[in-house]
Amino acid sequence: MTVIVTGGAGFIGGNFVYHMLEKYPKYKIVCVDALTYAGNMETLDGAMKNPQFEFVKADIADRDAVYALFEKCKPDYVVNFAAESHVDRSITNPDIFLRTNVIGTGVLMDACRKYGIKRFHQVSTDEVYGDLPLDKPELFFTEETPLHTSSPYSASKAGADLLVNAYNRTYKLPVTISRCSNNYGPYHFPEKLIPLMIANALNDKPLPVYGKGENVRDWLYVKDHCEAIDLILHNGKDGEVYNIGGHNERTNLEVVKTILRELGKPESLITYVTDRPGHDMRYAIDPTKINRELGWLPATRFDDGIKLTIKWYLDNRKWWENILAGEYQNYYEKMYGSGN
Ligand code: NAD
Ligand code: TDX
Repeated sequence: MTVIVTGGAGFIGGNFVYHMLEKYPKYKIVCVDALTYAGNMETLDGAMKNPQFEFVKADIADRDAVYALFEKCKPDYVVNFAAESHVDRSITNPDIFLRTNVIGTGVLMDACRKYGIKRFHQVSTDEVYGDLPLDKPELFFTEETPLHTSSPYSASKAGADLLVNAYNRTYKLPVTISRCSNNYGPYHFPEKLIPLMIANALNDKPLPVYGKGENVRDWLYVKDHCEAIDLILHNGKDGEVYNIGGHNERTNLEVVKTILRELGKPESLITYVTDRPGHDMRYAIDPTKINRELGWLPATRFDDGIKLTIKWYLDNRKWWENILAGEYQNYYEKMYGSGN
């Protein structure tokens, strides 16, 4: 079996590469990544030593490059992680989100049609469902919840999902889609809430909480997400959508306070900053379908996963300090000001 993993130099794609190499030692894993600011070859250091792994630097929206790759490696499966993934960046620069997330997905599926494929799996997000109110804790996103997006990021992901469904219905392309809640764990880029707060706390810098910190996210340890995608890829039904989440809802303030407590840092580091425009209030996944049909259940509780994650950031300081020392510094100053 040959599996193309797009976006494998990023957070979840990188974890998925390691998951697949370990679990399926006979599979050939080909990572395709454009190495944007979010892609990091250091994430793939371990994989590069494995003869079953190959890295190809390419943009998924570059049709010639994608067709040449399919021609050469004739994949059985394609798992599409490659995306612009940060909501705040989509608010300041939506264009690139449309190009990569929508056009890129279309180009990959055209290549699948041209060269033939067992399955194209689209890694989507719970953000395509919009948000839920804080005062109705009994409500959850199911696969039937209408798409109702808030940010250019989520709109681009919903656009891609609709295109995937259209290729299934029109061209009978064998596809599946997964919509997962917020991930956390090793190799998470430090612009996202959890790694940003860990890095700032370790450096005794202010922890910028948007608004009042009341927004709720449903956190899933990244290894559980990888396991779920693996199950869908091998056992999922063509044309189906699967929600992935583990009922680990926390307010942002709870998450930040947990990190400070674990690191023995004072809550006085918390700084309330201007809220994100269009900020979604609450995400909460109902994972009944994937549990019932594929037997998936998350293995890691948030209280354990956050300890593992903090330990990883303590043990791998070089990985994130290199990022903080590089070009990312310019983004941070524009976003939060040089005083923070
Ligand atoms: P990430 O930003 O860490 O990684 C994205 C990767 O894609 C990077 O390596 C980047 O270089 C690559 N990439 C970007 N544009 C590309 C292009 N045009 N061609 C080829 N490669 C390109 O993202 P992540 O957090 O790992 O998210 C991966 C996927 O999972 C995304 O599709 C995202 O929408 C989805 N998702 C993420 C979360 C989460 O909590 N992080 C939750 C649900 C779904
Ligand atoms: O500095 C911050 N302060 C803050 O309060 C940052 C970066 C975030 N936040 C808040 C905004 C959100 O309510 O924390 C919450 C989480 O923010 P992000 O880490 O940016 O994640 P989110 O916007 O929820 O989106 C994530 O989950 C769904 C991923 O980035 C998406 O790719 C995925 O689809």
